[in-house]
Amino acid sequence: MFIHWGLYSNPAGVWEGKKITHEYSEWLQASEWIPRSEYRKLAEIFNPVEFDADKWIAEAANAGMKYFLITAKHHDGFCLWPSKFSAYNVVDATPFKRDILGELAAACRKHDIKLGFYYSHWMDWDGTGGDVCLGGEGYPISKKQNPEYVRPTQEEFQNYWEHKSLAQIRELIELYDPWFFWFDSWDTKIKDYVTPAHQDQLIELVHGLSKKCLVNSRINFLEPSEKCDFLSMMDNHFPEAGFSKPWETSGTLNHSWGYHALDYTWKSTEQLLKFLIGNTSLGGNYQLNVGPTGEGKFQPAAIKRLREIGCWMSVNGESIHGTQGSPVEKVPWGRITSRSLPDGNTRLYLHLWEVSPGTAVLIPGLKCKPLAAKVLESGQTTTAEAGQDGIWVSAPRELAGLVLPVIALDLQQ
Ligand code: FHN
Repeated sequence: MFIHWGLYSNPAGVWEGKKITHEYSEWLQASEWIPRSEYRKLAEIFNPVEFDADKWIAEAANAGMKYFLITAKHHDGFCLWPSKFSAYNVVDATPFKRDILGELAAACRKHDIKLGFYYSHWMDWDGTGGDVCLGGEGYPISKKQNPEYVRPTQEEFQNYWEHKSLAQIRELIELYDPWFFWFDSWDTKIKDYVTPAHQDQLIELVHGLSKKCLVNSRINFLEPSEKCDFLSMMDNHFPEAGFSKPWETSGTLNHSWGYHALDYTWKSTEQLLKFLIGNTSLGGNYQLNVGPTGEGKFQPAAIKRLREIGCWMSVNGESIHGTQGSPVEKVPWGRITSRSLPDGNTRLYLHLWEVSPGTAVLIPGLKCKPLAAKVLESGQTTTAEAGQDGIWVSAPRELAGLVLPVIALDLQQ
């Protein structure tokens, strides 16, 4: 689970009575060129009395998720923990005064979920020397201008880098012992400030302080360092092939990452599951975003989807967790995931997306001997036969009542 949550979650994509120009609600400040002193007033009304860390993490665990990532600091510079390096934080600047990250860290430990932090390392709109946003392709902001927002000099950026970015990342590791950092870049302007030396310095800092903490590639999406631990695709990007390094796609339930009161473009649960299965079949992960409200609640449409995913996972999770990608090229009828069994044999999970019940599917090119096949959800056994072109597996007529059914097929190796 990915969470975008902050001061922007109260206005929720609406400013001065109008839908903001940028499609992402968390872009409010830049989208509308809001004077810093005015944007900062949102801290005075940030009081999410409904926030319950345990409920959020239980929802993630119930959906079958294994890790949890939250915007410790997004581009606006506001921090969800009591930072020594910025008083613009939830404890010092809001009426809520609770250490949100601390509460989430405890809930993650309780539910055995791995915690990670999104940290806007390069961009910071609060005037502390991080880069500002002047819009760009795919990131439309209003035509208004505001002379307050000027790109920092190299010296200003360097000061920000050392005394805010690096200092806060060190602080987050020391306070909460995270499993990973998710740094963000998507615009070529990153190269004006984050050099290969900056990248390496940051990765070495993280790896030096924590043996377990991983770093993603969007630290500089243009030229990620070899020392990054995993690749992050661009937003909602689902590749056609896998990679040699571990990788994941972060995606949204609707369109905006932060809660947006006027974003009605919800993806169906079936579509979300297909993204999950598709990435898994290529050896990748899927990190699904929720934008909680300013009160601290998940929207009903988000909960509905998470619980439906959880239901599907409760009977088919074996085909996802701890599996590897497909041993064969993409098949026209669905997707395949796989696992090595303790006895040396292999289990394939056939995700039947475009299959008429009562017909059969071909796994092309496989020469090994089929041992057994059964439907994961119902336990119904089915037949599998080796033919000239590969292995044919029957899709029982009873699959008609199942959503995105999976057949587990054991093969002799
Ligand atoms: O600008 C951000 C955006 O607000 C959001 O955090 C996404 C998540 O991947 N990353 C950037 C855009 O790609």
